[in-house]
Amino acid sequence: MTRHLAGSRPSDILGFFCFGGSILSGGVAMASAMTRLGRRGIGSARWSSMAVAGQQSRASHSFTLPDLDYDYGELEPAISGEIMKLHHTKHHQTYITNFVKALEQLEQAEKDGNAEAIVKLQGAINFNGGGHVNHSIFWKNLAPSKSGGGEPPEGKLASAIKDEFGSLEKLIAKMNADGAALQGSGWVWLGLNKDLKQLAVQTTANQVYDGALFPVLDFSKLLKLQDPLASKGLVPLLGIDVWEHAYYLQYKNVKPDYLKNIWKVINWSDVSSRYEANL
Ligand code: MN3
Repeated sequence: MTRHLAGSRPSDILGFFCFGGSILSGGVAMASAMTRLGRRGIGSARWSSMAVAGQQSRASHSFTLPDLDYDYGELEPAISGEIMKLHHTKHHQTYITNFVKALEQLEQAEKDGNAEAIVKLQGAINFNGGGHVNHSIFWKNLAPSKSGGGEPPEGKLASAIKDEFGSLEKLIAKMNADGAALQGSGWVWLGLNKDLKQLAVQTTANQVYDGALFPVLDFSKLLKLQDPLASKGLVPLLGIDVWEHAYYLQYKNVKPDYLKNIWKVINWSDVSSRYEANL
């Protein structure tokens, strides 16, 4: 498979979500947000044209699956190549496909002035857009051991982990316990509270968002959603996908073993970059 070179920098992604919110509301804001996100590098968004104020806008919502920095089998034995291939080419791709479909429907609903349709589309946009964003971070959070996967963090992040959790081992134990206890599908995250400059562990359930990112990034400011997690305002640094599709083919029902082993391929260098970019 091809290797991914044009990785989206976490600061590019997060910078928009945290600070670059358009002065729009509802679906328009989301569509705009995601279009800008695409332009900044999650996937290789292609633009047919750009929206110009005061003119009829016509954007092509074309998000594509980002390549991985490693081959599917290179995370073995922690995560099988079969899982990685399916997870990437099927699950992630489906989020993108459905996200694009929902954005196209949104565009039509806006043209039609159909407020009811716009409101109804928010769920699909959040779920599938969240799936795309979360997985794009997840792939970067992983690395084969030959590329440094599993090597403990250093520098500022290492100090912050020690200050907040006592040790890396204690952080891992907490994320594993929280991830194992999560009912149904979801994610367990290490996030940064930018206001307090403090690390925090947070789990998020799947049903509304496919994971943490929207609540973590406080999307409520864009979408005016009611979500108690949004008040935490955490920036995601490290996300572990604990949907069954992330481990079942290999680990069956033994989710704790998946959680135990995934640390062997965690790319702490990537996590550190996200941390330092948001301090
Ligand atoms: Mn997944």
